[in-house]
Amino acid sequence: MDTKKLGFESKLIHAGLFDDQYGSATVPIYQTSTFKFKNADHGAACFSGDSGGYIYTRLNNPTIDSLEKLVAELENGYRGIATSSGMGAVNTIYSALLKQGDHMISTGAVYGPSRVIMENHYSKYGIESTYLDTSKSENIRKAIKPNTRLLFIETPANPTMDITNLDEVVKIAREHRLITVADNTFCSPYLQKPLDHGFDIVFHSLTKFMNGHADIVGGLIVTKKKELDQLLRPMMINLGCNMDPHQAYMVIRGLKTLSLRMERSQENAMKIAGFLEKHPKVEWVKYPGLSTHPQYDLALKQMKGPGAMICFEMKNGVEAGKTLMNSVNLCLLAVSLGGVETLIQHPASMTHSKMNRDARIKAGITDGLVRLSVGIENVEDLIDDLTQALDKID
Ligand code: LCS
Repeated sequence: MDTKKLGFESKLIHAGLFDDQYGSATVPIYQTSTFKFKNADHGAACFSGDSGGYIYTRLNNPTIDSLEKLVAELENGYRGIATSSGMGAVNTIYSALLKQGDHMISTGAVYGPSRVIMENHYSKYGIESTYLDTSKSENIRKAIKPNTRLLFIETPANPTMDITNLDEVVKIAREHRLITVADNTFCSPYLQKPLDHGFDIVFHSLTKFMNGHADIVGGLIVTKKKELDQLLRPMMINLGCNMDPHQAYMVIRGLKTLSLRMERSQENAMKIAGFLEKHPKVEWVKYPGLSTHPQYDLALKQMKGPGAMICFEMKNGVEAGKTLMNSVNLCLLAVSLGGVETLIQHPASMTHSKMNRDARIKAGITDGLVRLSVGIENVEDLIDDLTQALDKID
């Protein structure tokens, strides 16, 4: 069935499926490392790519293919490349697209390890990088050098919730022939589709909203054009950061309810953001659904909804933040995000702890910043839990 013209919710259920020999309603798990060739000619045809046949799971596998086709349709891209984790996707992109002497510009508050690996590891191979506030598009224009090749953004950024203007940055990148990459983990294609704005590559940590149930780790890259897929796919294969078929099955299953989960989490997040904003122990709240978010209008324009991620600053900084986290009962004190359960964490001591403090503060990740990933629980229960935890703060 051609699912390309279907609505988003129907694609979630039907795209990427294929007819297996028994007519299974779900995608079968091809839990195999290798595939038998019919004969030597068939083997040769599989290797030349002419037969569309399968060879070895690190290269391709029907269950993984199914997920790659599904997410490519959701993102309106050419094809997907599934990876073992979100960081597998990041490293595939960096390794395939950057060479010695190249320069990359990126959002200052990207997910910590996306920055740490570039500054501590890729720098050893002569790759330069500049991290800045990409929510101000002019900063990018000023930082472009003759050797700049890649523009790597995350919007909303993890964890500052700063929003980068997709249309504006694509325009700047095109003027300078930069390859544009967007980390769409915080939104999922339900809320935002960077390729529709002209981005070349979008990727996800599937571990988060896409899978949604906090039970697998995975990543996926979608390119707009075939040429980039052909650069990235061999890198994923040769780095060996492929996905496992069972992992792919779990994500396909999780994706079926993406729109329902996003809607409910977002509805809860809106109520919680409003509650926190009025709370006397909270200094400020940054949530794209609140008119106090500095880029509220842009969020309304480029995102279908404000999402389920909130960050806020406690009035008494680190100590208040710690007390809050030690006092919650229903909210889980844990890293990661985008699951059906509400998670709370303190970036300065957790996700961004390996980042240099000055760089962290410059990137807007202050000592007392708390990040909340809102789940689909009963919102009154969540507000009650936060209320009793906030009451414990002096
Ligand atoms: N991109 C973003 C925006 C992320 O939040 C993460 C992980 C990654 C990429 C990497 O994905 P992974 O390899 O973990 O699948 N974010 C995490 C976080 O905020 N807490 O723990 C992991």
